[in-house]
Amino acid sequence: MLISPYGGTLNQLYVTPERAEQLKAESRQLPSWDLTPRQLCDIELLLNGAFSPLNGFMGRADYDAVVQGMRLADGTLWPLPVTLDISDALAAELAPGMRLALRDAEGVLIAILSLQDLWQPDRHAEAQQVFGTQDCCHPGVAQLLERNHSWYAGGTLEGVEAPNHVDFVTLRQTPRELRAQFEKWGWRRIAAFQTRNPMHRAHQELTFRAAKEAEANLLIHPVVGLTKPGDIDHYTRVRCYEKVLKRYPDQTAALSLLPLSMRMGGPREALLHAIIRRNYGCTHLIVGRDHAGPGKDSNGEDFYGPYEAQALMKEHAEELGIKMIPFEQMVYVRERAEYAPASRVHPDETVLAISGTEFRRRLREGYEIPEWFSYPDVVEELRKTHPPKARQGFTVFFTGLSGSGKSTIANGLLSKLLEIGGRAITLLDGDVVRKHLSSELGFSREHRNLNILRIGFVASEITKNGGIAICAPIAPYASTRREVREMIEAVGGFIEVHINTPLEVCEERDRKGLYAKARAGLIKEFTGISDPYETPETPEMRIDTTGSTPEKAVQEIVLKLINLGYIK
Ligand code: PPS
Repeated sequence: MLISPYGGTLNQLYVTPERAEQLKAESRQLPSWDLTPRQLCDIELLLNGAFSPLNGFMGRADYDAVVQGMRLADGTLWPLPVTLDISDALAAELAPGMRLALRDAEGVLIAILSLQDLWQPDRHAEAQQVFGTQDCCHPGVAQLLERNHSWYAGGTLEGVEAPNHVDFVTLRQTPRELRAQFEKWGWRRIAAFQTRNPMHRAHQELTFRAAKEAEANLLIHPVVGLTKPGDIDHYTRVRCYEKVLKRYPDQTAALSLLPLSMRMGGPREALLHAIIRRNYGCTHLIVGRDHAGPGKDSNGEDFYGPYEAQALMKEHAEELGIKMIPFEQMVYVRERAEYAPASRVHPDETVLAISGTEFRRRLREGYEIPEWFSYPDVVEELRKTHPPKARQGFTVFFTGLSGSGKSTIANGLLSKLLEIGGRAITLLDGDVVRKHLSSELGFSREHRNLNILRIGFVASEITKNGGIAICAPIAPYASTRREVREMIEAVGGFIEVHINTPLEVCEERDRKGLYAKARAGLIKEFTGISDPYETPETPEMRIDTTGSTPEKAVQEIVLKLINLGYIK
């Protein structure tokens, strides 16, 4: 443990090199768990002391007390559960008193957990009490209810090795390192700024004023672990922060990265952010409007009030060991050509504002982003990774019965797009994929799913890198198509085209003679005959080729792509 003027007691859960070697040897005999990306964030902050006073994943008593009353079992203020969720299969192998090896995705031993409690939490109750809702539009609730495993394993940790990072290593400080830096620089009052978004002028103004008011130095402390789905990736953001950092007076501000897995828990999460920053040696935390806000609920309403986080922080000010600098929204006042707190604008003044949604739209469409809103070099950085729609990758995903005309139209679309030019295009036709990617697969449900997910994976890689993927499998099952859509929409555009040629027409065409064979029972599990085709409910396009030509279908699709902005 370390006692310093910066933020009090700090845990250190890493063991000595000798003990680490011993644990590595012993771990070969122990049950093992590969930590998820989320858990890797949590364990990093547990091991390096950022989550002090926690000394492991929470056991049952702490968990219950935190969920119900925002306190550990001993009464210490702690707002959110930090638990290790594990699978049924692993839980069946474990019992309290045993030890569990915790590894990263490559199998590197990160820590050994001495298991104290193993239990199945009521995750709905947890969501309700911790987040105040069970609505899965809340990212923290969705994670808890839809993705977390159903067992929790609680116990103390012996840290063997810190999770490995290769990116921005010079900007990744542990609480100890950051405290030592503050000491060296002579920084006694440090205001931390928490963010998961790129910083624009308003943020620079806000942080500059907040630090000035508190007579403090500024630590820009962005979250680079897991944030809200759809956020701008941290690589791009960090390059932007580096540009913003230059806008503060020399030697007054620093940038360091925080590998936190956010829960988007609003007010409760604000308390966690404060505790973490206290542990990193900060004396103040800037808390603005809608801190750690999860967005809108399924009725389009906010989950928490805009200043609820500030109110909760105020309530616990005494116990936190770090002060809050509450800050209201900054807006640009045209007449003054400067930023001002929203409440200090006269009614006859004009406020200019660009919302986050509007900003993303402008980025996507390649529209102008004014200099009063952001810095040109920040915008340039964002445009590199977020090109306008006409330069973004996308996938055209055809689905339909065998013989419906998918391949012909897909090939036609390929030719047309090549004629338009300027883009990298890959055609993943059903037959071609089955030859090169899925040659060992048959047509059972399981094999078809594998086949479609493989296509989806390749298409998502192409899309992510700005290319165009055209896929043309039967893809008969709705759930698999949904999975592919989610995978691709996370990285670019997805246009599902249902080739709706009726079964009778496909069967009459029977170019490959397969329908005849299927009817005769010579081919089993044939789509439309002896295996289902689940009609897409809301594809972007539906095309019936009966009585039409492939050329017309291709034309229709090209017009749709122009309409959606993917081609010019
Ligand atoms: S799937 O369901 O999406 O995995 O199918 P896909 O990879 O597109 O492969 C379909 C082509 O395989 C031929 N074929 C069959 N189709 C459906 N059901 C069965 N049982 C079957 N057996 C072979 C058929 O020629 C399909 O080609 P297309 O181009 O669709 O006519």
